[in-house]
Amino acid sequence: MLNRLNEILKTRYPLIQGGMAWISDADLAASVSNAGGLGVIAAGNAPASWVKQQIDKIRTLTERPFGVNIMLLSPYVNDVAKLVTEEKVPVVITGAGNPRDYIESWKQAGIITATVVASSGLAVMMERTGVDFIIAEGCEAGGHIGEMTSMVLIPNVVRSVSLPVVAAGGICDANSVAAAFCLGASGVQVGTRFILSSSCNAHPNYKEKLIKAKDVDNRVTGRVTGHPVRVLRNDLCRKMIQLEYSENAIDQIEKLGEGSLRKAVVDGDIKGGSFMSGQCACLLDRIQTSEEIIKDLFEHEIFESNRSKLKALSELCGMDDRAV
Ligand code: TUI
Repeated sequence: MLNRLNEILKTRYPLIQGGMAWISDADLAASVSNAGGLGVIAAGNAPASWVKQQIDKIRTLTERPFGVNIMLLSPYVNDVAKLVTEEKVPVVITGAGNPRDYIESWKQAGIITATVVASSGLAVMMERTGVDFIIAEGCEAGGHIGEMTSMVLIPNVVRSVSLPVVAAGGICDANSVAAAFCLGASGVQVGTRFILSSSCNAHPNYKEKLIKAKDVDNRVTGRVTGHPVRVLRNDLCRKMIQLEYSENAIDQIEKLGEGSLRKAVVDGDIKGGSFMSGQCACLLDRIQTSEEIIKDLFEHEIFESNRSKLKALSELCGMDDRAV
């Protein structure tokens, strides 16, 4: 069964694994690609040499398509942009900025390109640059976020562009996948839930923190810096929020944040790490294989039950029509 997105991606499911800095390596990405989604390696702030190693590795682990996510705030962005062109990686996704300077050369190399946006204005600009699809990421997502919720952002982007739109931010189970399609999306991007994949190399403390997280354990830090970041609450997060009201807030918050994602993912540093997470962590409770996660996201029974909810709604609307 093909829809607009998996036709472009050449995957079984219209599903993209989120490119999470330090977390999304070749092991996680290969497990997702092998299970029928699009696995994605996150370049994050890593040098091109690390990204090259991961591309070489994933090519030994899967023959299916995969992607590289390029974080445009990275100091190595130009090197990584050149590398993915040389390597002709199947799909390149950009985040945290405007990729206009790179799209043309990627397209010429035959690469499928997509960009993450947090507003409809940027989506419209990106459609003109020739990207193949748009990922609309609501502020329920983990890490660096925009202002809009998925509930409003996704339909607004869908009506603003004619390209396929992938929903991101808050997508973690079959209900939210169904909701994303109801909002007009052609596919979904899932980040946080894949941290709980058995193929994800993040520290066990990170996974445990996600499993234990309640809805009220989520915070947004660094709003004053212009780069708001959604994390799970801990000592570091408390310090950052206190600093927002002090002098030199921006410098101090940025200094405190440096290296903190690595501390969480690699060292499992509960107090000093930045445990980036989407709001949906409160809905997650177990570690599973990537294959089990994907089966759960596209679970037939939940879609049946959503279908019956929609049928009840449409009957109700029909009755209203007759009443009029
Ligand atoms: O990029 C992400 N999520 C991320 S990146 C990241 S690493 C990081 N660490 C510390 C500080 C900052 C980043 C962790 N999580 N998601 C995609 C995304 N892109 N969300 C929001 C945006 C975005 C925001 C503004 C895209 C474009 C944009 O506009 C830029 C412009 O020039 O108009």
